[in-house]
Formats: sequence, structure tokens, C-alpha cells
Amino acid sequence: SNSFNIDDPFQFESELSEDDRMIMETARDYAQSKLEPRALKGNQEEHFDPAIATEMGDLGLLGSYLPPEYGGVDASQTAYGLIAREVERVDSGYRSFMSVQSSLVMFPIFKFGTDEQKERFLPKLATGELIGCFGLTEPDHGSDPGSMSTTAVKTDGGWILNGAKMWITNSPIADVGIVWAKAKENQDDEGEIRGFIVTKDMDGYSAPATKHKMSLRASETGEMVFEDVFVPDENAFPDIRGLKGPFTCLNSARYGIAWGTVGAAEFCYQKAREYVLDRKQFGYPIGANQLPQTKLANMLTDITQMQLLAWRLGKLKDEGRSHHSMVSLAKRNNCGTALEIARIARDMHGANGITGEYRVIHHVMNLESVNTYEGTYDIHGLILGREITDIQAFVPRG
Ligand code: TGC
Ligand code: FAD
Repeated sequence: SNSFNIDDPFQFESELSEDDRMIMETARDYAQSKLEPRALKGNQEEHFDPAIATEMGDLGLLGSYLPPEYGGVDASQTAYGLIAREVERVDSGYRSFMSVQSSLVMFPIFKFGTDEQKERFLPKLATGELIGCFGLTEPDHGSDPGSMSTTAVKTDGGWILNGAKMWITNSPIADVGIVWAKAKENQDDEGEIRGFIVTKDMDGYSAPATKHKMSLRASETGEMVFEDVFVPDENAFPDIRGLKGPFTCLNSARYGIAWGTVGAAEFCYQKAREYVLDRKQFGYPIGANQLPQTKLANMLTDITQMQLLAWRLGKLKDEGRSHHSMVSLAKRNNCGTALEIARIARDMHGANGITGEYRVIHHVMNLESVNTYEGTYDIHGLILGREITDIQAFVPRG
């Protein structure tokens, strides 16, 4: 139609298939009825309710794009993104749980695992009976995971893991962890990155929680500590070697974040609009002034760009035509823009903007992490810079 929708100006939702729309509506109903009422308390009490895992599992929201024999619903990439958008509209921490479980745990097992590993883990991860985590970052190696120091040294029938991962979403509550380590045939070997599946009962493995975060408080974050942990051969991914392994998973999670941040930005924009229309100062609604109006116009323009980028990338992924630099562009733009929108929406709420009740500062604080994890804003800028110039600028020269 020729109407102008102030939440979807370029009508991207009208392009969605019937299946995608159904999944979006399922996710929206669930997020609004079951997650929204928990979000403030989860944030205040720094608590993730593990029942969320099985609730999402029951609705097919975990590993949605995997085939049904492994617990997925054969959803499109667009549908996966739409789930992230609905969940992150409520809280980036809940979306983090969903992203890690789907893209960083189920996806690598599906893509790199043996048939036996898939059968052992995927159906229960899909129902949320098992919770997973993904360990790449270390205390001393964040943006540069290739320099990791966690090792896996070959022994009879398996591998001995030593080292530590840090800032790991879900780790304190996870039953299963995907860990990336330098695999060595012997102590002198330089080693090659490989992926291993660890389980919480393994001797020498612990996952202490990282408390007192000011961001993503409704999501559990912790370490993964390995002290001579024996991991049997049947828990190693057989063929994948090098950074390509973890980066392949990140491509999927980063794509989901590009969509998730659309939801967070839409929430902040809609709340700012409601607020300035409702609240009066100097005898008129604040929204009758020029500055708030152009702030809303800028937000809507930015959100439209975010929506169209995420939607187009989903299409390209479904058609098998995406490139990881497209993912970097969308992740970087959408995280940075959502954070900017959330900060402006916070300002437009005046003092109310700092309260939990309005939940705008809650998004500001969350989006600070989202802009940092899965490759920081600047690291994605450098990935694009390298693509554009063919010169890497991660390592200084001279
Ligand atoms: P580089 O030389 O660029 O690449 C090494 C090998 O990897 C391949 N590769 C990729 N493959 C697939 N997808 C990608 N996106 C890929 N990027 C690179 C590349 O082709 C090469 O393969 P080969 O066969 O030639 O060996 O490696 P580098 O060491 O120079 O990398 C630099 C850089 C900055 C790009 C990279 O290290 C990077 O992306 N750093 C950011 C780290 C990061 O994103 N960590 C995320 C941790 S997980 C997380 O944050 C989860 S939070 C989730 C939540 O709670 O929601
Ligand atoms: P650093 O790499 O030390 O970077 C610090 C600053 O320096 C950044 O601004 C960065 O952009 C800049 N910088 C770094 N290198 C360069 C350079 N060459 N040129 C210019 N600037 C540079 N990781 C996981 O593996 N699994 C998880 O589940 C996970 N969950 C997370 C959850 C939360 C809440 C958070 C906050 C992080 C999580 N992470 C996880 C870790 C995350 O991926 C890292 O924090 C991120 O990759 C950045 O690494 P770093 O924190 O070590 O920062």
C-alpha cells in the first residue's frame, strides 16, 4: 500500500514469507508475554532463569535453522534473525543466550561434528535440556584469538587441556562447552587450533561466574578453566583446523546480532516517541519541539537502514551468497547505531531515563557489551579496511 508505517517505513515486513512471519510472531508473543515480565528483575538480580532455555526449546527457537532430525525447524536465515530481533527487543542478554546456544554451540556441532556427536548433543540442546557455551576469548587474547594460549596435548585415547577462557556467555550454567585450543602432538609442537566438546562433569574443568557486571546482567558470564582436563578423542571435531573453525560460527552469531540490535533500537525509539508525546514541559508536549522531532527522524532513518541491511543479508545468506565482510559491515553498523539510538532515547527521557522502570538505560548498558563482543566495532572496521585496501592494519608496522 502507499501508507507510511512509522515502525517499518520501507515495509520490509511485507516481504517476509508466510513461514518467516509465523516464526516472527511466535517469537514476538513469547518475548512479550514471557521474557518482558522477567527482564527488569533479571537485570536487577543479575540472574538468568534457566527455564528460559526449555521454554525457547519448546517453541523451536533454538537452532531453528537446523534440520528437524537434529531438533531444528528448518527455518530460513531470515527467520533466525527475526527471532533474535524479537528476543533482543526485550533484553540483549536473553538474545545472547539464544545466539550462543544456536550459532556457537549447535551450529559447530552440526557443521564440524561426527554423526555420533550430533546424535549425542543436538536434540537435547534444541529442547534446552542441555545448555551450551563457546570458549574462544582468553584473559590475554580477545581481539586476537589466533594468539591463544590454551593447549590440548595428545595422549592415549584423547587430549589433555590446560588454560583458561574468559568472558564466556552461559559458562556457569552450561552442561556442554565448545572450546578452541592449540592442539599439539607433543609439548614442542607449535600446534594448530582445533575444537573440542567439554562437559561439565570432566575432572579438572570449572566454570566460575563473573559477577558484578553492569551490562548484560540477565545473562550469565564466566570463565572456563582447564587443569589437566582429559577430553576423549570422540569429543574432538575431527577435521576442522585453524581459525576458520571458530570464525565460521561467528559469522552466524554476528549475523544474528545484526538483527537483534534492530529490536533493541526499535524499542528505544518507540519508547522515546511515546515519552515525548506524553510528557509536557513549558505547557506543550516535548515532542512539539524541533529538536526532539529531528532526533526521532534520525532514529527512524537509522533504524530503516538497520532493518534493510539485516533483511538483505538474510536473503543473501539464504541464497548462499553472503560473504563474511558483509556480516562485519552489518554487525558493526547495527551495533554502533543501536547504541547511539539507545543513548539518545535515554537522554530524551530525562531523569526517568535512568530508571529501571522505563528500561531504556538497561538497553544502553547492554548494547555496550554487544558493541564489544563478537569482534569490537573497531575490529570490524579494520576487517572492512583490509577488504577495501588489501592492507592489514591490525598489526602496526614501522
Ligand atoms: P585471518 O588471517 O584474518 O584469518 C585466519 C583464517 O581464518 C579465515 N577467516 C574466516 N573464515 C570464516 N569466516 C570469517 N569471518 C573469517 N575470518 C577469517 C581466514 O580465511 C584464514 O583462513 P586460512 O585458511 O587462510 O588460515 O586471521 P587474523 O588472526 O589476522 O584475524 C584477525 C581478526 C581481527 C579478523 C580476527 O581475529 C577477529 O575477528 N577478531 C575478533 C575476535 C572475536 O570476534 N571474538 C569473538 C569471541 S565469541 C563472542 O564474543 C561471543 S559473545 C556471544 C553472545 O553472548 O551473544
Ligand atoms: P581487546 O582485544 O583487548 O580490545 C580492547 C580495545 O582495543 C577495543 O576497543 C578494541 O577495538 C581495541 N583494539 C584491539 N586490537 C586493536 C587493533 N589491532 N587496532 C586498533 N584497536 C584495537 N568471548 C567468547 O569467546 N565467548 C563468549 O561467549 C563471549 N561472551 C561475552 C560476553 C560478554 C558480556 C562480553 C563483554 C564479552 C564476551 N566475549 C566472549 C568476549 C568478547 O568477544 C571480547 O571481549 C572481544 O572480542 C574483545 O576482546 P577484549 O575484551 O579482550 O578487548
